[in-house]
Amino acid sequence: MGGGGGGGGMGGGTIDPPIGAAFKDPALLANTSTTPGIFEGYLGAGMASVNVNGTTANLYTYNGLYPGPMIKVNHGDRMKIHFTNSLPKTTATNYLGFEKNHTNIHTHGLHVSPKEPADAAHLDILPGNGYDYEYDLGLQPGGSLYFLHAHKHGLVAEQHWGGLVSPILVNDEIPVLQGFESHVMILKDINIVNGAPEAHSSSMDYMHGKEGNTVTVNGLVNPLLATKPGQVQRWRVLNASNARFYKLSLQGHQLNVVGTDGGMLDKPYAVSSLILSPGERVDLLVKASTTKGNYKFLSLPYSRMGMMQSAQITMLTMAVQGSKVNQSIPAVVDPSAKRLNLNVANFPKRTIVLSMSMSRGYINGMDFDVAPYTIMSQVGTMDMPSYEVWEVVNNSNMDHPFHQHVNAAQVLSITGGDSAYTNLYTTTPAWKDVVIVPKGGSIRLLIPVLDYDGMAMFHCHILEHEDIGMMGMWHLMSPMPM
Ligand SMILES: [Cu+2]
Repeated sequence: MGGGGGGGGMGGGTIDPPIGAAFKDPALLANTSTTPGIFEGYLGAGMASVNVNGTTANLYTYNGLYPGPMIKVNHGDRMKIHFTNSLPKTTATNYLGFEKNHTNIHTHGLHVSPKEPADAAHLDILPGNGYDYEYDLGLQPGGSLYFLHAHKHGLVAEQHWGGLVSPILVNDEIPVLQGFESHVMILKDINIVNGAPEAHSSSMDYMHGKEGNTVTVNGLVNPLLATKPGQVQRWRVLNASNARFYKLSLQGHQLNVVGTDGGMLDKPYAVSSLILSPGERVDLLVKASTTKGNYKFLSLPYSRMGMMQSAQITMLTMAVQGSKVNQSIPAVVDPSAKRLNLNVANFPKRTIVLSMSMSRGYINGMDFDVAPYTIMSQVGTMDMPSYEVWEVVNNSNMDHPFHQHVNAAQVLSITGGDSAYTNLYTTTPAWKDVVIVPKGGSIRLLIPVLDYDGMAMFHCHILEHEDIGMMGMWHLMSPMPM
């Protein structure tokens, strides 16, 4: 196939590295449990020497791996993670003044309790200490790709940038998808300087969000993924970057979207490109051309900030080779997936305004480090959700990927931004826990508040923005006893 072509627009350019090593799926975290229905694993945060595209760097890792190992669980499992913080003890502080190397883990996208021993985001695990996390996945509705990452406020951006991210795959039981060769792709950028992740060292790093020019898929630069002519493969893709948006596109092919952040769709939706902002996931079917050759899996230029266009990036090369097979994209995926069709007029309505100024981020004018903006919601149940409508307004000149913990949402509307993105998420039964709020635009989310009470959060998933205050508290309250 032809070259990458020009980036187009301001900034632009291309990152088009030579074809690298053979594609590899993420390593699996060993399940030490022999009891059906229980996953048990050991996860340690620590510095480790990792080879990234020929450069050795001392990265933040889980179990020495970059990205971290994949946790593979089944619907309804209990997931036990014995976590240890083996990062170096230090009294050094980072650019924002937080003592370094405190950490914790957040299971992004899982419908689990925000209280200990599950997804308690307030936990502060010091170097040398550990914590036994335990999550009940019994109420987790969708099978899909989730992830866990460091979520200690003030330190999130540097630890995530440096590598503290691991995928979580909740097996689905969709029969029509079981026959396809299936892969997980963790998209992650980084800059390595003097054998270490480039430091967050300026307010610009925090205002813009850090982007790296070494763009990897499962830690590899432009890996080669083989497929047969006519073969259908399933690709589950996670944007594990701090701030980089990917506008996914595969040369000469359509991407058939069969699942989103929080589960599967009713049927495949074919798109020629799709934006994936930090924290978002997408489940794709790709039917290889019958014409043999190499096809680039690209990130197309996109302007997430002012008029600046990102580079066009070759992320992976799909090699169509060997003997022809004839697989087809199924017509139906999950017939039970439905778009909520409710009269939302009488549901509680929240308005959340995102803004930035003077090196800080705000929600409704409030900085998390000064006084967090707090939403109080009454919880419902899976059978009788307590519905709310959240309108999130972006009063800044850059896109903010808005993430809420614990409960996924369906998107009612998006104003501004990319039309293919809006069409996909406002017309299909997609469940979302990260939605782009376009610069100068807004979104409306319909959120069924289910089951779990406790203190959760919502924030921008440009992780630098979370660290400089663009986060609020979500107080999930049990109904008053009658
Ligand atoms: Cu943001």
